Parts: sequence; C-alpha cells; structure tokens
Amino acid sequence: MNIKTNIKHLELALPIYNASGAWCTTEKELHDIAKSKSAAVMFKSMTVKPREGNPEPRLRITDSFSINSMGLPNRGVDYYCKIVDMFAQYQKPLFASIAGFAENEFYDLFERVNDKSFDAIEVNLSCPNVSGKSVFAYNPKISVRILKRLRKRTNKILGVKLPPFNEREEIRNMAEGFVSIGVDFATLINSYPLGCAIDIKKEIMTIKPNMGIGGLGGPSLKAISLAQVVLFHHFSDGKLAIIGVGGVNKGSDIYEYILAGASAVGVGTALIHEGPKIFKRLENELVHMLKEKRVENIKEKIGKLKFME
Ligand code: RRO
Repeated sequence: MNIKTNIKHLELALPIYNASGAWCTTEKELHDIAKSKSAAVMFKSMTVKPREGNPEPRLRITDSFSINSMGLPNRGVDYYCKIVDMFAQYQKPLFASIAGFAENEFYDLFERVNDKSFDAIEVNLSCPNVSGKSVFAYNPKISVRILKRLRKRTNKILGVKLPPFNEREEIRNMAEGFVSIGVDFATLINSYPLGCAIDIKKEIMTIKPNMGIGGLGGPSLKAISLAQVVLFHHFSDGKLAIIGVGGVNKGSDIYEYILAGASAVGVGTALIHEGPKIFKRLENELVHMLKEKRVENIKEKIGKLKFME
C-alpha cells in the first residue's frame, strides 16, 4: 500500500504532519516532531521580534473543542533561521510559517526564511489572537497581493493559511486568485476566530486574554473545515494542494479530509493533547482503514467525495 502524498513537487512519506502552533515553538519541540512519524516539521508562526504571547491561562482543551489565545508566542525569525539547519539530518520537509503585523513585515520575514534551508513557506494570514489587529485573509485584495509578491521571489513551495469563510463566493475569489498567481498550497483552516468556553461552576471564562475569547479548534471545527476543503478543491479545480486542519484525531478523520480534496492533514489540538506519539497511532489507523476499504494508493482518493444527485 502506498500512503505517500505530494504538495506539488514536495513528497511526503505520509499525509500527516503537525499544524503550525502545535508542538513546534522551541528547538526541543521541533526535534520531538522531527523524530516522530510526522511527515514534515512545521514551525510555529514566526514574527520579526521574539514574543512572549498573551497572559496565561491562554489555552483550554475539552473533549469537543479547544480555545486558544496564545498571542503568537515565538522566539522570533532570527532564532528559527539559526536553528533550521540542525533539522536537515531528519530528511523531512521543513516548513516555515510567517506572521506579520503589517503587510511589509510579511516581505521582511519572507526574505529571511527564503534564504534558509526551509523547503516550504506557509504565510499565516489568519492569526485570530492579536488584539486590535484584523485577520489579513478577510481582505482578499491584500491577501492576493502579498502572495503575488512572494511568489515572484521564490521557487520554494509556497502556501497560505486561511481562516474559515462564510460565503461560497469569498472562497471562489480566494481560490481563483491564489491559483492564478501560482500559490502551491492552502492550509484550511486556522482556528475559528471567535470562540469561548465558560467554567459554569465558577461562572468565569476559562482563558484570560481578550475577554476569554479566542480561536476555536479541535473536533468541533471539523465540520466547518471539511466544507472549506470541499469548496476550495472545487473552485481551484484541484490546482491548489490543500492541507486539511481541524479536528484530526483518528484515521477516519484523515480519510474524510482526503475525500474532501486534501492532499494531507495537519494535526493541532490532538497533538497538543496527546504529544508526538499521536503520529504513529494516526498512521496505523489510516493504514488499517485503507486496508479495509481496499485502497492501494491514497492519492487515488484525493477529492473523490461523491455528491448526491
Ligand atoms: O499564536 C496564536 O495565538 C495563534 C496563531 Br499565530 C494562529 O495562527 N492560530 C491560532 O489559533 N493561534
């Protein structure tokens, strides 16, 4: 059986890796991911300067969802550029994730990581947790402009991380825009921007920053994320490789994302909860499922979801 997949010319040994933000902020965490069964090493979104992030508690995980308002804690782009070469020994694709607070910062960050041994660059246009800053991707003109300029500056694999959209037309515009300028992949989706979890006993929010409201992830996000994957796959005519993120916690979740049109999936909340050993479990469960369904090659199933007449 073949579970290899591709993001354009980049080959992945299996269709599963860490979502940015999950277990990938420190050198130690990145080594943990590299040593695990994860197909790639995705780095935490990096900013121009190091950041402590928002005050704690800033993450709440329940059985059905997670809420986070991390606030982009990261060591800064220079740190990640300095350590990236250490990860070449693992012979896995290395993904940088960049997050600017202004359009120009994306160009600066990009110049820095583009020079280094990252194989792919994900442009995070969808961080929900910085007070007073809007989500870039909700402005399609700026989003496409940023990616267009970056595309001209690199032959590396270039992708974009997007938030959920509410209308099919917005998705059509984004998908067509990104295809027309040659973006390689879209990671769908970042956490839903406005969620919260209340502690009913104490009658208080369970995280501190921003009135207790942050990005919603985990199993509750899957239904939303799958629909985004289906529509992006449809409107891009399969020309945009898609990484499905949201509620991946078992082999069948991965299979659903593949059917919907994803070439691979990212694991966020469940990785934070279970740790990097989750990749082996997910691989086993996926292989088991493919055997049961007599699927020889996972790539044959990408986007093969059926629709009722
Ligand atoms: O660090 C965060 O608060 C964060 C980021 Br940058 C992101 O892209 N998505 C998210 O849920 N949290």
